[in-house]
Amino acid sequence: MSTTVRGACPHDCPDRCSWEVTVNSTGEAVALRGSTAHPLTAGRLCGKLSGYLDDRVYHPDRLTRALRRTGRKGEGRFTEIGLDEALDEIADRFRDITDAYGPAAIVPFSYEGTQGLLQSKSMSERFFARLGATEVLHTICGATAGAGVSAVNGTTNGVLPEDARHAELVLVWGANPIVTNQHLWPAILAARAAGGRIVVIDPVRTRTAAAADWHLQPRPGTDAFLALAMAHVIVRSGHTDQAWLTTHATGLDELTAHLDRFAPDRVAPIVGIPADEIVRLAHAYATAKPALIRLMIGMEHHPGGAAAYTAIAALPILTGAWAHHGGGLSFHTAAHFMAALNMAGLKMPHLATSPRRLINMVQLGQALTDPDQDPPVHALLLHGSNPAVTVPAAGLVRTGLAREDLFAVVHDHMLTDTARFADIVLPATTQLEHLDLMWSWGHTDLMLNIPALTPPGDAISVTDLFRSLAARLAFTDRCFADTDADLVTTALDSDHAWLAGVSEHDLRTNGWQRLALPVPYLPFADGFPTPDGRARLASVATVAATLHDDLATARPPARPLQLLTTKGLRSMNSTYADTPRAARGDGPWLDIHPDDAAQRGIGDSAVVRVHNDQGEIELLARISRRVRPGVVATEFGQWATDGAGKSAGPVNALTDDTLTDAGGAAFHHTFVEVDLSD
Ligand SMILES: Nc1nc2c(c(=O)[nH]1)N[C@H]1C(S)=C(S)[C@@H](COP(=O)(O)OP(=O)(O)OC[C@H]3O[C@@H](n4cnc5c(=O)[nH]c(N)nc54)[C@H](O)[C@@H]3O)O[C@H]1N2
Ligand SMILES: Nc1nc2c(c(=O)[nH]1)N[C@H]1C(S)=C(S)[C@@H](COP(=O)(O)OP(=O)(O)OC[C@H]3O[C@@H](n4cnc5c(=O)[nH]c(N)nc54)[C@H](O)[C@@H]3O)O[C@H]1N2
Ligand code: SF4
Ligand SMILES: [Mo]
Repeated sequence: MSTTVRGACPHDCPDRCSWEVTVNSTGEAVALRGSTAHPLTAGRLCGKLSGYLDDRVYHPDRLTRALRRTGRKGEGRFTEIGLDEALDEIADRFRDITDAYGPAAIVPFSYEGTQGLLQSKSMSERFFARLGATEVLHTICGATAGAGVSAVNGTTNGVLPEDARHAELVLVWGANPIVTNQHLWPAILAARAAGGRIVVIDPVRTRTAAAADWHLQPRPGTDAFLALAMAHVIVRSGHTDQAWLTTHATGLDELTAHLDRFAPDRVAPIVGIPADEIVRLAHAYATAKPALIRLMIGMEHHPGGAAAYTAIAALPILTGAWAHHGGGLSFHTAAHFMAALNMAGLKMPHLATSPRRLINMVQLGQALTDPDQDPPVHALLLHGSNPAVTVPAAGLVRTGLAREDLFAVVHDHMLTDTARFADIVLPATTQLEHLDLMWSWGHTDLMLNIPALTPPGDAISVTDLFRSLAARLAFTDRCFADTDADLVTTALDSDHAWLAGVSEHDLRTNGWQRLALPVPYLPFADGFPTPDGRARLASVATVAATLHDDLATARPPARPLQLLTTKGLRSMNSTYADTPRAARGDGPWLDIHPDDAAQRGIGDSAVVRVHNDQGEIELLARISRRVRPGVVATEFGQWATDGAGKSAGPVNALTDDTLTDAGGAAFHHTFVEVDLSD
């Protein structure tokens, strides 16, 4: 007899699909399907996950035993060892390093390979707090955009993404939902079916841009200028909602004083969009009721990333779009969960008895190679992340990981580029083999992931890994004895109004439960979460005051092409990017404008060398007007060591670790030259 077990996709994807696993009588998963009962999932997993059983759970290369390095770092030669032996060795090395240099010499590096609260935000956090290890700031995704939006609104919360269906105009600004947020697209199409318009602002003609009613293609990194030019038109044409503004915002006069500089004809050459098109956009936006701006993350990866989101956040304040159901800004929904759940109970930051050293994850390469680090980093424990591919300045990251005196442990499903540099590799459980409680950044349903399978071999969950290490280091605190079920109970132990009626019992029965938000949800009906309850246009005035008119000065003349690295259709960041593509004639592609290709004698499908002072990679040229002249684009995620052992990337060999104005990664501030490969 087969059984059906409810769960949820663990990936760093806003859709957070609900799924059902069919397990046969011999304990083997034979099917994985999107839940039909979950409104957003609507019975369909995306193409990346439809093969999850073959691509991860039963993949022949999946790690099921602990490994100890036998070759040089990065070479990928290992021998199998017992799990206990591996854990003993890690505990011994951590004890020795702590005795010699203090616990700050040990650095945990993790990200959201799994977004489960248990696997990514519970025992591991408790362990490293109790140890007093260095803390790594999770700045690589969303922090910059979040800082920009919050500077005006006091929060990242906003219109629920599914409420896009109520909008008369959906302005998808610097986001590519057909690829990155697939289950939202039907709600955007529903807006169009009801007579609404879809507008996309993106320097690349993405699948989403091609499917829109109107695509504006600005120069990268100029969105703050564009938004301020729209604000200029909105204020000058009397499209502001004065009554709403007086009650709900401050700083209008300060902002207005700066808007003269942002007349469309002055801004047009900077943004690369004709002035009359900017004026039309501002009118279309201001007169649509309701008008929704849909934001995501990719646009934050510029030095002025936060400033752009701040400037954009001004627009629905000026027009009073927030007053209408479906009007305003729609960004990620994470803050709803982080406010409602008992996160402090899960992570227990108070276990740290003194302040911890902080390292910005974007500058991992520097942290590993800087001789002045005090104390130097002597041990790294990595899980849920593949920084040798995904972090900027990948060359420096690899130099650091290659240090013979660095003790590195990687916990993952596959022998990733990062894992190849480890001294000890530990096999991780997949989402089918561990319990987890899942939040979402693209909807407001909490989900329970129930284990369906027995872990293969010695595969160990993140929670068990850190329980085992805590026991070996004699951490006697009772919190390390909490079971996974206890952790779920702790997370839900909150009297926040949004958790009213959410119960473990119902989560087990249904697989998911919506947070108790009002219906319809107008996020700021009772005011903005700022000290005076009003949105802050003064933050936008500050951005306007500091913008330089001449962006050209920021561009090194020797490197004329700006490289944008966007999310891949078939990969989830670097996950699933290990399958060889070049061999199939299937990229990875570099989109290059016909003018730029002609200047360099590059033909379609030619192998090109993309290079700058940081490094170089080879890609296949795709001559296309998908990009503006001066801009080239490729999908990021490709491993250096793909399944065929061939070197194709990673594209972060070309990026540097410049920080954004809110301490994030400025991946798109990358300038390259492109030549035909010999
Ligand atoms: N298939 C798939 N889905 C994913 C992911 C994946 O790897 N693959 N990753 C997930 C993750 S972690 C995230 S953060 C999200 C990201 O989701 P998105 O933010 O939608 O994706 P990105 O491709 O990072 O960036 C979106 C767009 O921003 C544009 N952009 C870059 N610079 C600028 C600019 O200066 N101005 C404007 N207007 N646009 C600009 C890019 O051309 C790109 O098309 O996707 C998630 N979903
Ligand atoms: N150039 C460029 N670089 C970028 C971006 C870009 O747009 N351009 N986007 C950035 C963004 S937005 C993000 S979010 C980051 C993402 O960067 P990362 O967080 O490094 O993302 P992944 O590459 O998917 O790595 C996740 C790893 O977690 C592992 N994993 C999955 N489940 C589990 C589990 O249960 N346990 C353990 N131990 N491991 C697990 C996976 O196998 C995978 O190796 O990349 C950033 N890098
Ligand atoms: S990656 Fe995203 S769209 Fe695909 S199954 Fe997972 S949650 Fe759904
Ligand atoms: Mo991300």
